[in-house]
Amino acid sequence: MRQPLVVGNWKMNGRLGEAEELARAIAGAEVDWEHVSSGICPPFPLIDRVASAVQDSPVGWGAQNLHQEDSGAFTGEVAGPLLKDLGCTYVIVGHSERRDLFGESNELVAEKFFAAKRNGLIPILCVGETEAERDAGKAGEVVREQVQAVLGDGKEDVFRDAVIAYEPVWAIGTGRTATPEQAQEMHALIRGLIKEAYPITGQSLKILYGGSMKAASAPELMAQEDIDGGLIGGASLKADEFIGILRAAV
Ligand code: 3PY
Repeated sequence: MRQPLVVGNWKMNGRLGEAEELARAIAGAEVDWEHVSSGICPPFPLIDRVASAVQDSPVGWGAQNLHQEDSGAFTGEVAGPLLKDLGCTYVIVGHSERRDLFGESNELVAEKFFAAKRNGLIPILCVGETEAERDAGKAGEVVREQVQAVLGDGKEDVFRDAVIAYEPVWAIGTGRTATPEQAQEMHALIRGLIKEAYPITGQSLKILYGGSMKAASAPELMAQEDIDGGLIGGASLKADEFIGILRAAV
């Protein structure tokens, strides 16, 4: 049995006061916390605030990105050891906005994935195809390559203590959501890839759906066999929406 996980990706949103208020509302919500795990990934400067707001609750916290090196002359970047010091559990790597707007390649995303693991953080590896790739019938191929870039030669069980989020790019920030069937097909493909190399890890791996998931669309998506929760963008900025998704996950 895989316990569902619902993670909020606040992206570049939130100010000091409202961040604490939102985090407190989520942490104090009436949710069946024994059966769902959760985390909040705010912008870097808000991590400490969110941590203080949720620290006595079941809600964890994390970051949206990290640098692949552990320290050095990389102005403006943040490294894994500092995220660990801040008590982060999770770090998102390879979000499509990072791949697309900041030119992160499959290779760089893999380096970030391993930087997270090296520092005892749980990487949430985002994968997903663009609309053009889907229309060209290449969704499976693209996602397979993104997963393969991390899996490498398969000699190491790298997805143990990791999470994958399937986020179709055409559903991010567009209000469009993949149908439960479309999402399930891709989740099953991803799980199959990991299972081929590591059957036990493949079976226990949490694969989240991301891409405009809302409280209203969550129940049907979460009911799919291989969907184990969500990586939530816009809806994670509204307490009632995020709490609705947490409830739908159980
Ligand atoms: C979305 O829900 O749009 C996301 O990008 C989540 O990461």
